[in-house]
Amino acid sequence: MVDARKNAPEQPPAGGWGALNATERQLARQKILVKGNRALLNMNKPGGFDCPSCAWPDPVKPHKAEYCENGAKAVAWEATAKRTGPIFFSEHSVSELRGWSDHALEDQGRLTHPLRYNRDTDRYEAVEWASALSEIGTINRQLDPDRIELYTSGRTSNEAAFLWQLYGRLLGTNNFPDCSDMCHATTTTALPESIGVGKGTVTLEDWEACDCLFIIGQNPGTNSPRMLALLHDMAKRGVPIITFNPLKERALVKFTDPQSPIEMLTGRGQAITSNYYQLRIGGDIVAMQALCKVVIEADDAARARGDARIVDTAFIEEHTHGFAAFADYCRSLDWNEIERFTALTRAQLNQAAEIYMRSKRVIACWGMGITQHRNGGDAMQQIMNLLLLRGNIGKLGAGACPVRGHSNVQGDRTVGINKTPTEPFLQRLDRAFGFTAPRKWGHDTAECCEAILRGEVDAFLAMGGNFFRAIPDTERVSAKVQHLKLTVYVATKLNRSHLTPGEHSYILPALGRTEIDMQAEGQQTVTVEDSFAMVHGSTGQLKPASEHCRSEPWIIAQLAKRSVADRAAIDWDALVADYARIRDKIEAVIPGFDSYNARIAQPGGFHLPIAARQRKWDTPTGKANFLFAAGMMDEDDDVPERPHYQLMTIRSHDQFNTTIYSYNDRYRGVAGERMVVFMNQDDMARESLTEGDLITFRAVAQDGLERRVSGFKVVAYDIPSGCCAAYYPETNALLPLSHRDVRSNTPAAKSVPVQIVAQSAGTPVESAPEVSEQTPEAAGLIAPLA
Ligand SMILES: Nc1nc2c(c(=O)[nH]1)N[C@H]1C(S)=C(S)[C@@H](COP(=O)(O)OP(=O)(O)OC[C@H]3O[C@@H](n4cnc5c(=O)[nH]c(N)nc54)[C@H](O)[C@@H]3O)O[C@H]1N2
Ligand SMILES: Nc1nc2c(c(=O)[nH]1)N[C@H]1C(S)=C(S)[C@@H](COP(=O)(O)OP(=O)(O)OC[C@H]3O[C@@H](n4cnc5c(=O)[nH]c(N)nc54)[C@H](O)[C@@H]3O)O[C@H]1N2
Ligand SMILES: [Mo]
Repeated sequence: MVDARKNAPEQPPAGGWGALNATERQLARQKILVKGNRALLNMNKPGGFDCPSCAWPDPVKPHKAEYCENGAKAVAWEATAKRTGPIFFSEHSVSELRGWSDHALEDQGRLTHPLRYNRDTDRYEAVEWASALSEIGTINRQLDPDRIELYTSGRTSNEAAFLWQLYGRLLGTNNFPDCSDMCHATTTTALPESIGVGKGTVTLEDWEACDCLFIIGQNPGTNSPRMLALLHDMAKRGVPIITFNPLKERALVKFTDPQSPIEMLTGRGQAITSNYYQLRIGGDIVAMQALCKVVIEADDAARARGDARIVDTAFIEEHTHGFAAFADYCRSLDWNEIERFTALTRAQLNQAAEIYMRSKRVIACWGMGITQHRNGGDAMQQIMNLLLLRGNIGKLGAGACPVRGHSNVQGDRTVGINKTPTEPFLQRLDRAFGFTAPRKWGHDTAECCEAILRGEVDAFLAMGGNFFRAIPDTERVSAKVQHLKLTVYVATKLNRSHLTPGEHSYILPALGRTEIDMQAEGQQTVTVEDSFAMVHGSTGQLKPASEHCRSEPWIIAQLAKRSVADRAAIDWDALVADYARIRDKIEAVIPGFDSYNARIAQPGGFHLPIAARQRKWDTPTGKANFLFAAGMMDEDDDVPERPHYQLMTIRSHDQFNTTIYSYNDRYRGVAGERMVVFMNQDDMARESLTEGDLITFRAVAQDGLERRVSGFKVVAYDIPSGCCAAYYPETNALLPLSHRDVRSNTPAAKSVPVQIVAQSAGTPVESAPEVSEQTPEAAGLIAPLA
């Protein structure tokens, strides 16, 4: 048994002064202490701006300082006083910049001018907005729309995303690769099969009423730190918090609430997880089925004795389908097999199930530890089975809680960023704008990459993000981008994707979420949807980074005017003059947005309808479905034997996706470097490795291609044998594009089968011919940041 509350290692808790110090350090490093602190007080408040970091919801009555350390870093990073202007680009060629680290590229500061790539000089040069927009518009018009890809990253507002999909469909394509395709697309596809919606069913109200919480494959201390305030309160109330995670994530063990004077003074902190289960990577399917097995067998026994039932029979009868077959399957599972596949003991799984059975209102959360697997959807559906057994859905205090990543990744999908739009949606779009949208399904992220590899893409247009760094098989795909006719990157900061220019390439500087967005009819507000399907406004407060930065809606409207003006009678200028007009159109096209403009004015915004919350099941059976794939015990249908390890690629505490704030990972005890591999001690011994040794990862892929990345320093870590962990995106060249969730194509970034090869001491860092990482940090050459 691992009762972390009693046996927590004597490490300082997460949060606390460490977090406050880190906040101030980031503000100081970006040279914006006063401005930054003022900006932070406006964050996540009615009338202020939505934090550009994660998708955690805002309380209706916010704390005085409703922000976290990592939200502060995101704001500091955007509000920085540093600038990357035309002089910088005249001094550095694109080839040279390719040798810079991800951190160094973004750390140059905010992009200030529209830029056009000059192949002759290999440099980006300043260009007038009007010229850039006309050139891009003209090229787009001439291309086969099937060969144009429009990428969206999840910071994009509802207003911008809605115009973006409209622009793409006016061009004639549904090719909308989205960051969500690397993230929660698994949830969007697998959850509807179970309960008829692809979003979470809970709100903050439920969190307050819940009496047992599961956190599965998610690291909120780093990735949604405001969730910790709730966890902290729950733990204090004695609500059991059950965590399934191969790694002992520090903030899930113990957390000091910076808003609590006593904890701050004593430095003691609050134990968070009551029961911590360090299962094997990809062991979740079986672990969840094992819990269900215990519940079902306890119910069998209760029924035999004539006692009160353990499963919610009324709920199961009225609301679900497939219970009997699922129950039989669970009964048939063998405990030896369960233990072998989960690396957990029967006693541990019994204990978790006992707590579940004692609880009346249970919420289950999950993150990338569930979605980024080959059978991620199956794991999620087993979590749903567990909830369904006791009617833990559609009642106060209970339900499903996928925790989304980017601050508006959920909203972007809601307003139409979707490669497979439904016919009713397309009909409403046609009617609202007077044209006929294409019906042919488009590409998601993986399909876009495959099309690029096949030479079937002419234009790649990115609304934010860092696509060519975030995808799997980064090097293979990036190498093909130079053959594209057009690449357009709308961005706030320079990143590695921009260094893969097509024949014609542009970087267009965007306003950030924190900045004042002034249009013809006044200052604009945008809207976003959080993980709880709450839609609310966000109004920038800071002076724009440069007079040449433009809002995303403005940029899209200008491109549309220059390439699709004749395809529908749309007054693009009017839409952009007052975004309320864009919201009126969203209201006309997307269900659930009635009185959109009026309702975003109310504090906290409004909730979009989630049918499953009302126990209405929009599935083919009309019920919630118990789903399982008999016989499928694991990721690769077998326990990977040595020398194969399952590699999870994860985030450090000091990064936001491909944005690297610093080289530290405070909670995991790493300072000044990112090229590390966290390994189990027994595995190290087996491979004759000691701490500090350098290794090469070799990916064992089915497509026959060998992928290697080198220069990772071994760190002994508390992780199950056979599993290892390293940071994303340094490992992305290793991920085979074909290794992905079977339903949604989400890259299986949490279970990459790899071999670990020692690099002999003294030899130069190995670099593989085809897919080696050429960055200095990859070669282990970069100096740690002070
Ligand atoms: N500060 C900060 N905030 C962020 C981000 C960021 O990079 N930095 N990124 C944003 C985005 S886009 C997203 S999607 C979210 C991501 O937030 P998370 O979902 O928390 O993402 P990860 O850090 O990738 O790690 C997920 C966790 O899954 C665990 N895990 C790995 N494999 C398994 C497994 O097989 N089973 C189980 N049970 N657990 C496993 C890992 O140990 C890790 O704790 O955060 C968002 N917020
Ligand atoms: N191996 C591995 N790969 C992964 C993951 C993993 O866990 N492991 N996680 C995946 C996940 S969950 C995700 S969501 C993706 C993330 O993929 P992306 O969303 O594409 O990547 P980000 O790193 O978030 O993008 C950062 C860039 O966004 C731009 N930017 C920031 N703010 C704004 C803005 O307001 N407007 C505009 N126009 N641009 C802006 C900046 O130029 C910055 O350089 O990565 C995926 N890749
Ligand atoms: Mo994400």
